[in-house]
Amino acid sequence: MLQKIVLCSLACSLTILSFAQKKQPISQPLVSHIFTADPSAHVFNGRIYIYPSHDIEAGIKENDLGDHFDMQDYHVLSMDSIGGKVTDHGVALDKKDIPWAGRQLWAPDAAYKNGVYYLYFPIKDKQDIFRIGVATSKSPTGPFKPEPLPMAGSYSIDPCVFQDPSGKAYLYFGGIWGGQLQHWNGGKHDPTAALRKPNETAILPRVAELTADMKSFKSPAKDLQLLDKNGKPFLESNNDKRFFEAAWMHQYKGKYYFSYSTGDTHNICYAIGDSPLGPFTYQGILLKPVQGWTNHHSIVQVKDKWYLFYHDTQLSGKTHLRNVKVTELKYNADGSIQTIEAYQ
Ligand code: FUB
Repeated sequence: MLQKIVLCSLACSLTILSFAQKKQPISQPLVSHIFTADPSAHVFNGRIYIYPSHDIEAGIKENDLGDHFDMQDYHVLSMDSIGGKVTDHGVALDKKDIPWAGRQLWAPDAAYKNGVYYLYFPIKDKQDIFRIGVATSKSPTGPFKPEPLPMAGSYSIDPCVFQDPSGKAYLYFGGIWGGQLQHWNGGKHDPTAALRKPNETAILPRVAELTADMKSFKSPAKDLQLLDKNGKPFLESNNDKRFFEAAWMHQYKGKYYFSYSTGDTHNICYAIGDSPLGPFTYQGILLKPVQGWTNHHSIVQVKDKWYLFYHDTQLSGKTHLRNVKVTELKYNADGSIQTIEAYQ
C-alpha cells in the first residue's frame, strides 16, 4: 500500500513538473466564437481593424494543395486598443456575392483611400484558378461590394496592399503549392508547370503598382527580388529562407520591410530594401513556427508601439481551424527585428 502511495505521488509530481516545463503560448486567441486566420491588421481612424480568413470545418480531407481550407466568407474584427474588447462585425463579404467565384476564400487584406475601403481577396475562379478580387465599402467593416471580375492580370493568393508615403499603392501577392504561383512564369499560365527543383532558383513573390482607383494593376506584375546577404537569389533548397506565401510590407524608419512565410519550414522571415519594388535583402526570422502547419502574419504600428498579428491552432489543434492572436514586435537599434517565439 505504502509503495503504491509513494509511486502515485512520484507520478503526480512528475506530471506537475512536466506541465510546468511545457511551453505556454505568449498570447491568447483574440476571438473564440469563430475560427480566424491570416490576420491583416490596419489602423483606420484610430481604431484597429483585423481582416482575417474565416476558417470553417468543410469536411474536406487534408492535402498538400490546401483543399481543406474551403472558406466561404469574411468577417471583420475590430478593437479600440491592443488588449481591448474585440468586436466581430459579422459577414463583410460572402462568396455567393462574388459573380466569378469558384471556391476557397483565402487570406485577404484591406486599404483606405479617399473615403473608400478596399478589400482584396483571393479565391479560385470557376476554372479553379486562383485570382485576386477587390471589393469596396464606405465602412471599414463592410459590407463590401465586389467588382464583377477579378483584377486583370492577377493570379495566385495572399494579396497585401501597401500605400507608400509617396501616394503610390502596391499589391504584393503569391503563394506556392496550393497557391498556384508555380503555374505562372513570365506572366504566362501553365497549369502543368512543376515546383522548382532543389538546385533551381526559388520562385519569387510578385508586386504590381495599383492605379489611382486602387482597382487595377498599372502594369503587369513583376517578380520581387529577394536576395541573401551575399546578394544572391535563394535556391529552392534554401526552403527555410525562401518565399512561400503570406507577403506583408511595412515601413520602419524610412526602410521597406518585406516579410513572408517560408511555408513548408514554417518561419516568418523578413528582408529589407530601399524601395517598395525591391530588391530586398534577407535579414532573418521574425516569428518562429507556430502550432499548426501554416504561419501567416501582419505587422502594424499602434500609437508608439509595433505589433505582430499572427495565428496558431491553439483552440482546435487542427491545421485548418486557426485562431488569430497579437503580440508586441520589437526592433533593435540597428533596425533588425527581435525574433518572436510564440511559446515560452
Ligand atoms: O488561409 C489559407 C491559406 O493558408 C493562406 O492563404 C495562406 O497564407 C495560409 O495561411
